Amino acid sequence: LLKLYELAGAEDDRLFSPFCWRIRLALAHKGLVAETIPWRFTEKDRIAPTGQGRVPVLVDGDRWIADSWVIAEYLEAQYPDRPSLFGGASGHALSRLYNEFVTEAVQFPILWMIIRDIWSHLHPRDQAYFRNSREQRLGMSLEEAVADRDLRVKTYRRSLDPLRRVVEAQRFFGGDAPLYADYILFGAFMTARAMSPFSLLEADDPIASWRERMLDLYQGLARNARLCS
Ligand SMILES: N[C@@H](CCC(=O)N[C@@H](CS)C(=O)NCC(=O)O)C(=O)O
Repeated sequence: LLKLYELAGAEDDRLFSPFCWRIRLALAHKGLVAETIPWRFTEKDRIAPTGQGRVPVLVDGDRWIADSWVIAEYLEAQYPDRPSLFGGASGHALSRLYNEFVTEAVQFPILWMIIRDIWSHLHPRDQAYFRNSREQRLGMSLEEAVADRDLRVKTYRRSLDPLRRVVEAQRFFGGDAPLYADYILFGAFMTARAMSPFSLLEADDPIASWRERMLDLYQGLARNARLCS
């Protein structure tokens, strides 16, 4: 049986890590079931066998695997007869660029706009750690980080034009069906969905239509997850 350590907020089923969502969807893509183990930022000891302090962590028998990209590659290698996450060797190579690019240039700005909302939905025992570590990283308070987000989101929406043109032309980044590339981008939107009431996209945005298609996948796996309230 596979186990997946996943970041949880105030409630055990408020799963909100963008990287963990990538793997939740990747497992469903492969038709695999993993037991979710809710994990909090301050529980580093529970994932100590990986020698690092971040989730997702996949446990397969006596193997502990950290890092979403490494886990995706592991699933692809272990289950070659199940639907491919990358669409072959060249897709695999190209997805690496997409993984790096989306994490830096697309996901990070989303997290930055909702970082104060994330804090408010964390488990109380994580709140001080999160505030301190993130304020240090951003060089400002969580409140300052989101102060001008209504302005920033307009520029942000325009910055998504390259992605927008792709999902205007095709249903998924993977083409007619989703691939790991789709899960990479979608993870960031799941963080927002679980933790923040802030509207990242306008309703008529083609990226919002793609997001709806993603929410429908695997019997509504993502749609049925706990929402921000
Ligand atoms: N490169 C890693 C990044 C994972 C990551 O940053 N996870 C965050 C949660 S979204 C985490 O566990 N952070 C722990 C911490 O900040 O202490 C991956 O792709 O899995």
